[in-house]
Amino acid sequence: MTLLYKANMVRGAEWAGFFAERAPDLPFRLWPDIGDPADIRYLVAWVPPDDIATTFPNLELVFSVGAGVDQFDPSIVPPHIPLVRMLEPGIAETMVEYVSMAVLALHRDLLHFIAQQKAQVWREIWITPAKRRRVGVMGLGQLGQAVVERLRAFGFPLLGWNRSPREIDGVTCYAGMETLPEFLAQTDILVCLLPLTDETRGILNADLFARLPRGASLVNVGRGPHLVEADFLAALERGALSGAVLDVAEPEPLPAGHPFWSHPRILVTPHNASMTRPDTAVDFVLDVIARHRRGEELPGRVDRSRGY
Ligand code: NDP
Ligand code: OXD
Repeated sequence: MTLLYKANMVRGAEWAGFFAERAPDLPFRLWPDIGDPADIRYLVAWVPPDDIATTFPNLELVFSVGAGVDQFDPSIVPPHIPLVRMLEPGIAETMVEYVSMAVLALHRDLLHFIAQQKAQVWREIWITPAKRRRVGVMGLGQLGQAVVERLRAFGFPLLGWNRSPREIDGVTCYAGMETLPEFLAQTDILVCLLPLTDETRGILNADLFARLPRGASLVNVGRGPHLVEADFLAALERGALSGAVLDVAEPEPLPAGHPFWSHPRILVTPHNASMTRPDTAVDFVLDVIARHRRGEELPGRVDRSRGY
């Protein structure tokens, strides 16, 4: 009974240390050193190998090393094997920091200051009070909820949009596609924290930008394919959008010469908003394995019909 890790090697070595300490009876292997494939019961991966069903005949559980699962081709994980995404607290903590940074950067005109510094311009910018800057979060799941909890402290009026209804103290929540225009019309800084599914691919498009108040800004921490690049650049060009912080792109890495690199109204980061923390992730994985052995419900189990 062995666990196989197939993702970032450096972090994998950290995982190995925590497994040795917390589950010395569970052998741990780092891809590509898989040993006897018949021993592998648990696979933790960012992108799994193509032929897992035939290579690992005794596989019982597959974990995504991240919160998202769109990088998995679900058809290669046999339906009887649960696919579990990472619900460890380190991802939410780092995401909350990043979105707070991005929202504050847009709220306090950081992109203008960077441009002014490059041009050696000393010019103050009128400060809009936080209570007049409305922040709307698309996707009120584990990360979206953690984000609005923290943003509340700054005094922004908060809105949320989600597939199913939510009730969150101090957040005006909307549910379903038919409420999207109402949500957008009141959102000055839009944060995308949706999973990438057939329904959400391309959701950040010309129609959506046109429904935001003129000069609104965007934080995309979901996935690159949420954004329709040509529509987004056109919205920036005509002032419908005033700026954006983008942590994700399509493809990744963003290719050399891509217009996002040099656009003065865009801040790009290399899919670095949050990161799975090995110590807490190992606890989560061990807890899910124990629940699976007891035949219990598994936290983070992906609903394949929804795609997240
Ligand atoms: P969750 O599954 O916990 O939350 C997703 C939320 O989105 C749910 O509340 C869900 O609604 C809602 N949702 C799904 N589909 C729709 C839709 N069609 N319309 C409206 N709402 C919808 O995921 P997490 O919060 O853990 O993660 C969200 C995403 O963040 C990940 O899938 C990943 O893409 C991205 N991410 C990015 C990282 C980065 O570093 N940039 C790091 C980690 C994650 P419902 O409640 O009804 O299910
Ligand atoms: C994730 C990510 O899904 O890092 O966890 O994008």
